[in-house]
Amino acid sequence: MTAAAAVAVLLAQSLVSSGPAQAAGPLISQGKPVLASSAENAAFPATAVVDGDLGTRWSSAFSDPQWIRVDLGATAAIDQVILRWEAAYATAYQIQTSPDGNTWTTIYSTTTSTGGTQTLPVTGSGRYVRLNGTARATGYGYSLWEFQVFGTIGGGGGGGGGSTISEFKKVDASSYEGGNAPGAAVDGRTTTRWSSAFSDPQWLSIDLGGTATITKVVLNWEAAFARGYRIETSNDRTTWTTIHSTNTGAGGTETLNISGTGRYIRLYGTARATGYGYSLWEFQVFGSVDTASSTAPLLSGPTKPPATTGQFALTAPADAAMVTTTRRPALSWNAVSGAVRYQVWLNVSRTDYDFTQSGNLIDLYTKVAEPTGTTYTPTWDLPDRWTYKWYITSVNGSGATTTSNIRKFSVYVPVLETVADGVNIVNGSRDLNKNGAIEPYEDWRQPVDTRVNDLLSRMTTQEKAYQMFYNAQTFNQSGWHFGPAEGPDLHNYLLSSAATRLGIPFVSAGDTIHGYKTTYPVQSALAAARNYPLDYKLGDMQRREQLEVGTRGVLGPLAEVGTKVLYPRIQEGNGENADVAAAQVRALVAGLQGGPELNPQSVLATVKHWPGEGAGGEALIVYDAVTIKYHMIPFRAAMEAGAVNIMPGYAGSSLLDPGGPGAGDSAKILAYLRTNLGFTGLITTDWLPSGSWVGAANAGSDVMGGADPGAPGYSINTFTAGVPVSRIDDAVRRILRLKFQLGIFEAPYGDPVNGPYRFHQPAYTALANQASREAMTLLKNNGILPLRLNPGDNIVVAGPRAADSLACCIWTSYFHNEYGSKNIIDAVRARAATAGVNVYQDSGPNPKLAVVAVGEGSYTHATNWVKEQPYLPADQLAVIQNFRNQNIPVVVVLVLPRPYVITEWDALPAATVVTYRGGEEMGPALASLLFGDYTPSGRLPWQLPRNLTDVLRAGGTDVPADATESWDLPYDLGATAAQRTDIRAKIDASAPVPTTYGNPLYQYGAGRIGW
Ligand SMILES: [Ca+2]
Ligand SMILES: [Ca+2]
Repeated sequence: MTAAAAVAVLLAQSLVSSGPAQAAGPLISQGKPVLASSAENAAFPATAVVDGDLGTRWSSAFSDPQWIRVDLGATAAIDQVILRWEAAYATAYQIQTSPDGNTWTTIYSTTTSTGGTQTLPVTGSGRYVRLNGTARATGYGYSLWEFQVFGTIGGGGGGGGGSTISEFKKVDASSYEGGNAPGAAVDGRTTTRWSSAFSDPQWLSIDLGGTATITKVVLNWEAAFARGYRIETSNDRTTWTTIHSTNTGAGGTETLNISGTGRYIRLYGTARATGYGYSLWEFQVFGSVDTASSTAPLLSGPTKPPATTGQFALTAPADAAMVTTTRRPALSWNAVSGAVRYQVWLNVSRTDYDFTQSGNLIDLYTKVAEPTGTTYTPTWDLPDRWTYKWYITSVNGSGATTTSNIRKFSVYVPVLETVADGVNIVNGSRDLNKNGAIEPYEDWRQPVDTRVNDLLSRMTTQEKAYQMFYNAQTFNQSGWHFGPAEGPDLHNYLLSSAATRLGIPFVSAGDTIHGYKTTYPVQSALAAARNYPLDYKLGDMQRREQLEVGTRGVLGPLAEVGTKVLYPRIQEGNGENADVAAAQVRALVAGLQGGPELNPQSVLATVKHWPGEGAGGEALIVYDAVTIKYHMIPFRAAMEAGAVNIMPGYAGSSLLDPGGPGAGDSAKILAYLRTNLGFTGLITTDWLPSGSWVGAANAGSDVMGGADPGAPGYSINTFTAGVPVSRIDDAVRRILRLKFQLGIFEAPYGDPVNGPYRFHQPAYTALANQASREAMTLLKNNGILPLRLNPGDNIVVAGPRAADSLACCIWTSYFHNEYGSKNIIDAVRARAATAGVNVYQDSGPNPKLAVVAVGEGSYTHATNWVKEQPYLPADQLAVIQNFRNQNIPVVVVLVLPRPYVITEWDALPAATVVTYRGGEEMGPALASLLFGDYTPSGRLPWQLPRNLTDVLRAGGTDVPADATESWDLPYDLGATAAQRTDIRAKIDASAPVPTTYGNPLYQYGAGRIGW
């Protein structure tokens, strides 16, 4: 191409934002080693694609195929690739990953590329990432301005090279002894071990999750090692192939440079070296896993169907078919005259939806194939889902398209639980009522509604009523359990549940609202980060951890918009921007569900607190017919993401039910949810006193949150006497439906033995750390940050939150000492040590500066100090002032659960960093920020008031008459009446509300981006 053309393209390219459209993981390819199959000449070298310069490019020889690869230096979890094509682009190419630069896995493929800048959401893992071009658009070669890879180095674990393919995988063993479970041999920790019974033979088997190419095995033996053993592989766990055998095992750490293939690998011990069993600290397998059989080809982004459909007919499977014998159902359709190819569109579950967009996630389709014939069989195993939807688009020779009708089918191919729980498998189903026959409700091949109706017809009124109650740990017929419970306890409760007459499992749900065993930032902190793909990953991480031990519900996320400063629970909500709230809730619900609908791999989300307690609090919601619109936005979003459980809160609504009760027992408020929002799912009340249960059920609530049927003075008969059978049937129908959808009749249990060894994985810690980093908000900085200190310098870390581990967290999402989580001072000390800087607590000799951590300690419901004092108390302010009096520069670290008035001390510190409740990586993320390991990007999720009188009247309390802010309006601290009128008008018109109203000290969204 000519120089002039190149300049023209360059100008066009330079207008493109240099960052990803939606922040994925950080850019990890820039400056890394690259290699290409060829270069047109020395002016267009491969290195030009990773130099961050849009004026330099690589160009290949003028032939097919050609490739260019980046060496990331270590295994990385890759979540996005951006290609910035010069005019000589590829029409067909693949993006591939590899652990070693030899074996490649395709993570993206297209034959219809149109060049330009292409942002590709991908999921993959590997040290090497390659673009493999197979068809050029022009007579020239392949030419890229930039080839950018985003993700997390050290994440993933599906790779090979330097990382194992066995870590945290599912394991099984012939036996284990004491607490030394099989899972301990693949947890990456050399302090935990598997130990077998004291006899021969014994084995330990790992499910690698897909067909693996094995290149190396490392056995790290405890003293009880094997003299004789074999290493075997298998694809079915029945037929095993020996890839290594010895009778002279020496113990210690044995590195076996052996190769083989198979999905399963096992150690088969034949002769013990001691009188004890076989014991391994770690069993590490290296190589690569082929994920093609479990990964959908993503040939498009998530896409809405064309406006016109029904132009030709689909033929199989039949509409609404249940697919129960294969995960790869053949799809077929009528031929279209003149068609040269077809596009197969299927609503596969994705991780990269645009969560800022409205519309149902389940109605977003992905192009998965472009066959030329009229049939297509998926090349991967479809996971269990209840509502697969699909259509075909035909393309003729001139590119014109027509589109078929849209059909649905479900795929359910469960692995039946074989725990010794007294429930036998009869004719391929679990005989839950233990009568030797399979009734329709036990037959998983039946439609969910058939199973619901059959089971309901077998239940006594009392059995039905128990389904509406909690306390399954005591009443084994109860439908629900209040978590979190430890895995072994939960397992015992589930066994007890299986022993009941009908064997209906319960769902355990707890207030683990920001993480189960890895605690990420609360939602108000996530609203400072505004990285919705990351929010999805956090929900997905929580789902994975809960599924390990069979905890299938959570009492979150919150869909509240925080428009009232004095609402103590504003920390749990999403900040004051309803659109941010909506995007976060979509992402978290989808992540917890593991897709756009409840399915057998889901955690049941409980969206709260209906109908939007952010507009007033737990005592009263004050919105009117206009401002209710604003507070409904995130609830509608939750439903679009497929949420099927909503919790009404304690607050009543002066609009929806004037003078009436709280939402959970207000028929009018619940009717608004059913009628105006069209919600057909479950309604679970907040925790109510026993005297309210009958009223709540009669008002339309389906589950009595936390309710103990054995409460003092209460019995289940009190309930059945007060609630009509028709209302009970209505509620129990919903409960049973979602339990069947969760697949728990077939597989109610987790793995209480091995599951806990898969908690808090390093990749999970990395996600929590990223979220905490992205939330950190640098409110001010006079240049002191990032810290520039010399080895031997001293600093002081002080303030009540410095060593307060719990301040990162609320409710039952905990700080985990047992996994080595670090609080602020411990994390700063660890980071400072790498720079040779000494850290003292509270005081020390000649400190260069003081890091003062202030704010409220952990609380739920009520605040940590008087609610009407949203500002630092005198003793905390004194810590800051004391250092300033000594002329010691101060960096204030503000643990901010709610908007504070900081006006009186804002000028004192050299820098102020807001951490919010940043989850258990809050300390490490802060320490990294202070030392400049990354640049800040968080933005305030609320305005910070300039004066307390912008919140409430001087001397006032938390009642509407004393309020000076409008509890239902965003961005109105210090606003004029005209501004409030304007905000309302914007809301009424469903228009975006500018965030710059009022007269706060810091605006919504304040925060320095970079230093
Ligand atoms: Ca271990
Ligand atoms: Ca039966």
